[in-house]
Order: sequence, then structure tokens, then C-alpha cells
Amino acid sequence: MLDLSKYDVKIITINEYPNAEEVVLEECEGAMCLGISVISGFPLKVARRVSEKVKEKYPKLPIVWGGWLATTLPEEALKLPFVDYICMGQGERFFGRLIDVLSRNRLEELKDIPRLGYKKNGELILSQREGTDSLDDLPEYNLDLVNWEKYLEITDFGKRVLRITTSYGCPHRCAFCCEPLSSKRMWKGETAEQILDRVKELRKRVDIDGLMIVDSNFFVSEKRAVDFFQGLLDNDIHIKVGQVNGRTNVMVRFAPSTWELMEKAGLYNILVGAESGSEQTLSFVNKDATVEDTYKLVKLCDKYHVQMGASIIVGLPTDDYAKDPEKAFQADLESVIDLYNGISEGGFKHHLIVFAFGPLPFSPLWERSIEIGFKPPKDIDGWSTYALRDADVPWIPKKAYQKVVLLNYVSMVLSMDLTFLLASIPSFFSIPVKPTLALFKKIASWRFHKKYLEFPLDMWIFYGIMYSFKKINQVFKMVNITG
Ligand code: B12
Ligand code: SF4
Repeated sequence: MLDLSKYDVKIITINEYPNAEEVVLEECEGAMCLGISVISGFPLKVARRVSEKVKEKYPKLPIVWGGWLATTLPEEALKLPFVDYICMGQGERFFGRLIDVLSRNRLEELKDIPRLGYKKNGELILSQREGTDSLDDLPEYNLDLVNWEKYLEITDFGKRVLRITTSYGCPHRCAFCCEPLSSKRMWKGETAEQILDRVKELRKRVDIDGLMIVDSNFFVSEKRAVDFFQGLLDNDIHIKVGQVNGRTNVMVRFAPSTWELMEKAGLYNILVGAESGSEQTLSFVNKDATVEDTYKLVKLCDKYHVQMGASIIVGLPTDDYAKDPEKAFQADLESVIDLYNGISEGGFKHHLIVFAFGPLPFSPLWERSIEIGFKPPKDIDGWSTYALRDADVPWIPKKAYQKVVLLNYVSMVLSMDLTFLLASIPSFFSIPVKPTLALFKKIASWRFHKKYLEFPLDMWIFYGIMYSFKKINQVFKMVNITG
């Protein structure tokens, strides 16, 4: 929400500027503020490096950190000497107000800005958080600020796919997730018209053939979904829509006419948090959905030809794990494989995205995890190497991580049409690739039926080949989404 007639805004991302760090340093010359979006893991490492360099060169330039790191670990972020301000949660309104106060040099007004963290005489001050702002009265995004061509991706549902967000927040209360506390369980969505206008404009600019909607929960309002998909048809927008997050228990209640419409309008796949094959575990994480809901949703997806990616978490901090981790993990594995066999009765059309539980700060399970032995990273460097895939969680047996990687591989190879990868190689090489892919599928299918998750030689060979295609990125992008 910046007034672009008053301020000159430059967006610098690695997509557009391979030497982004140098560009940031150059652009900060004469700037009034640097804002960086930060999440834990590698992006944090980069954000820290850039911020330090900028602070050294331009000590007076205010540096603002926003994004999920600042939202969930506000004090850790703000106490860094090179971070002046943080934004906790949604940023549009916040940023406009902060820049306004900074430009008028009225620092006494900082205390009136919600979601803000700042420093006063060495003290860290965090103002009140708010849930989720309405998106209705926000001005339209200025689409001129980035070169959209640089953000196109190849996926299994399109060769020119863009990611967009259409809503913020989530009304649900899953205990492993940081969204409920951040959004205060308030969900706000753009109207279908707003989304459609943007899609039309983006199509004019870069002729997309697919849309990836990365909302935490797109399908909260069935009416909005209907209006959006109907709008695609009415406006002759022939694109695929994929990797859209939803909930099993909500989507099973959608009217048959909604499903028919979504199929017709190009819904390619959805991502849902199935989380577990055990009712007890679902209730432990306050999922408010059942295993039965997962199976019912599979039936609907089969009927309407929509692919489902089901996210699963193993190693949740239940009493079973606290008592006997090996036994609890074995039970988790069996339950995941049973669930996958169950959802694949009509063929391997759907895939699992399996995670070993890694505690997220600002989630309800964070304190419980610490109580039963999890040691959180001590400082910001620890957070920059904190990866959920191999977080050091004491109740998860070490071998579990390797098995989780193998489970993801097996499910991906079985369910996905990997021939889209061939688009990236000369056709001459593609002749032996199809039978090779078929062989990998056969081995994967055998693994699932036998529940055999040892000696992952086939997986390493497969990924070796993928690396040589330089396409590994696309594969990971497909299996890595949370929701
Ligand atoms: C797409 C996605 C991914 C993609 C791409 C990520 C990317 N770098 O773009 C992939 C698949 C790679 C991914 C991976 C992971 N993700 Co992810 N991902 C998402 C998802 C669904 C959308 C992200 C997005 O683009 N949002 C849209 C933007 C506009 O929203 P936003 O970032 O929140 O920005 C707003 C505010 O934060 C603020 N803001 C942001 N930046 C700034 C900067 C300034 C200066 C200001 C003022 C404000 C501000 O203003 C913005 C507008 O309101 C989110 C959920 C979500 N809806 O955000 C999860 C989410 C961010 N991922 C999450 C997780 C856990 C992961 C993984 C760790 C999963 C895993 N187990 O491997 C990995 C690790 C990523 C890493 N560290 O490298 C968690 C983050 C938890 C946390 N505390 O950090 C989220 C919140 C999902 C969840 N509820 O659990 N992810
Ligand atoms: S996991 Fe998904 S449904 Fe559950 S609270 Fe988080 S965003 Fe909402």
C-alpha cells in the first residue's frame, strides 16, 4: 500500500537478478528504506548476509524484515543489530504506514502502527498483532514492478505457470501449524472478480498456461471458488489451476455442481493436509477432519479427474513417541503405507508429501515439543540451518528421515506423469527414457506393496538421472508444498 506517485519502489529477487546481492547494495544508495522478506532456512542466511553488508555501507538506512521468520520469531529477528524494524504478519497496510512515518520523521507515531517491532533506547518494542486485514479495499497490485517472464515455471500442469496469492489466513486450528496464531484464525479472500482481473492482466503480459495458487487455504469459501472457476469459463481463460491448498473435511462437502465446474474450468490438482492414517493422531493435532474424509475426497477427485497431493506428518510428539519412538515410528510408517494403498485403489493417481515433524515456532505444538526434549536453535544462525526435513527432533529415530525421503520418492514416481521432464531434453535422448521411467515405477510399486523401504538404490539412480537433466528443481517444487 505504497503511494507510487510519491515513492520509487524497486523489487529485487533472484529470479530477475542473478546477482541480487550486488544489486541490493547498489540500489540502497540514496534509498529511504530496505525491506526484506525472510523465512527460516537458507533464505535467512542470505537475508542476514545482505542486511549486514547494507548496514555496514549505509548505517543510517532503516532495514525492515518481514515474512514468516519475523512473524513467528519477532524477538530473535529484532534483536539483530542490523534489523531496525520488523513486520509481524500481513504487510500491505503496515508497510505504507511505516514508510509514511519514516518519511515524515515522526518516530513518536511508531507506537500507533500495529504489527510493528522496533527499538527504542535499546529496548525491543512489539506492538499488537492483528489477525487478517480485509483485502477488499486494497488498491490493485501494481503489476509493472516485476518482469513476469522471469517468474514462469515448468510444472506437470503447464509450461508457463505463475504463482499467485488470493487470500490470507486460515480459520482452522491444526496444532503443528503457525497460521492459526498468526492470522488469529481469520481468513480474508480477494473477490473472484479481483482474482480474475489479475489473471486476465497476467495473461496479457506473459500468456500463462497455468496458475499455482499458494494461499494457505484457498477453498474456505465455496461460493468464491465457484465464482472464480465460473469466471475462468465465462472469460474463455483456458488454463490449468494447480497445487491449490484445501481441507479434506471442507471439500467433501462441496456440491457436485461445484466439482463439475472445477473440473470443467481446469482444476488440475489440490493439496490437502491428510496428516495421518490414524484417527488418534488427527485428533491429537486438532485436525477436525477424519481419515474417512481423506478417502471420501479421493473418491471425489477420482470422479472429477482432479489429482490430490496429500500432506502427511510422521513423528508428531504424541505420548506413543515419548514412550517408545521406534515402535511409534513403525506404526506411523505402516499407517502411511496403508493410507496410500487405500487412496490408490483406483490406480496411483494421487501422491503423498511426507514430512518428518519439525516443530514450528508460534505453533501450538511448539511448547509441547520443548517439554519432551526438543532443543530449539539457540540463535539466528541456528534458524538459518533449521530444515524441517532433518530437524534434530529427539523422539524421531534417525533412520526415519531417510525413509521419509524414500516414501516421497516412491509416491512421486508412482503417481506423477514424469514425461513432462522430457520437455527439457533433446528428443533423441528421450527414446530410452520412457521405458526407464516405467522400470522405476515398477520397482516403486513393488516397494509399496511389500512395504519395503530399505536400500534406496533405485531412488539414488533416479535422482542421479534427474540431476543430469538439470531438472531436479521442478521435481522438488512439486513434492515440497505444505498446506
Ligand atoms: C509456496 C510456499 C513454499 C514454496 C516456496 C517458498 C518460497 N520461498 O516462495 C516451497 C515449496 C519451496 C516451500 C518450502 C518450505 N516451506 Co513453505 N510455504 C509456501 C506458502 C504456501 C506460500 C508462500 C507465499 O508465497 N505466500 C504469499 C506471500 C505474499 O505471503 P507472505 O510471505 O506471508 O507475505 C506477507 C507477509 O508475511 C508480509 N511480508 C512478507 N515479507 C515482507 C517483507 C517486508 C519488508 C514487510 C514489511 C512485510 C513482509 O507481507 C506479505 C503480504 O501480506 C506458505 C504459506 C503461506 N500462505 O504463506 C508456506 C510456508 C511459508 N512454508 C512453510 C514451511 C514450514 C516450509 C518448509 C520448511 C517446508 C518443509 N518442511 O520443507 C520449506 C522450507 C522453505 C525454506 N526455508 O527454504 C511455513 C513457514 C513456517 C515458518 N514459521 O517459517 C508456511 C507458513 C506454511 C505453514 N503454514 O506451515 N514453501
Ligand atoms: S495446516 Fe492448513 S488447514 Fe491447518 S491451520 Fe494450517 S493452513 Fe489451516
